[in-house]
Amino acid sequence: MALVVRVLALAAAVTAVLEMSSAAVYKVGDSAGWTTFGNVNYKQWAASKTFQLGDVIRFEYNPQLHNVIRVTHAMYRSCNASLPLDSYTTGNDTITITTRGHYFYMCGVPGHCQAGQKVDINAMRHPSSAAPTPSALAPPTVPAPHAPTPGPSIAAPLQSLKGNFGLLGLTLVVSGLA
Ligand SMILES: [Cu+2]
Repeated sequence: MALVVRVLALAAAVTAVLEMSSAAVYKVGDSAGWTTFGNVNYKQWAASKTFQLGDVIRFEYNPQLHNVIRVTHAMYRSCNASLPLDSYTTGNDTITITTRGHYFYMCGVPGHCQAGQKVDINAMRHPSSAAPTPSALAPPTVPAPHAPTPGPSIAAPLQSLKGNFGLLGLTLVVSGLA
């Protein structure tokens, strides 16, 4: 049991490392940071980035003036800070993108979200992350054991056709006559 847990943990760690191998760190608002000052357009900021799994979002701000809360889409739209999903208050908060989809953040200080201190991080599916499709080729079929054929049948299964040259010859003859 313990071994299974350990193996699973190792697999998870390896997966995390692989996914984070190309991780980027994005500071929200770039040099402006997380603020109501200067009318930073966070929508435009987010639109200029391509967020992927393993990427890190960093909020830098004065913790005496601002905070960061993660909210639902509806709360994000209406600047509703009453039921945050997560909250951050250190002034230097990092969040790692672990699932695809939207991460909605806003400042929970009254009036700040309305002033534009809100950001929608959309971690989209990366085109190159799609797993290659396994080969559609069927495994080689084992020739069917030779048994007296009860009679030629064009509808014979492909496997027995491959393993039965007499039937194959007959099929060729039939095809030639047709
Ligand atoms: Cu604020």
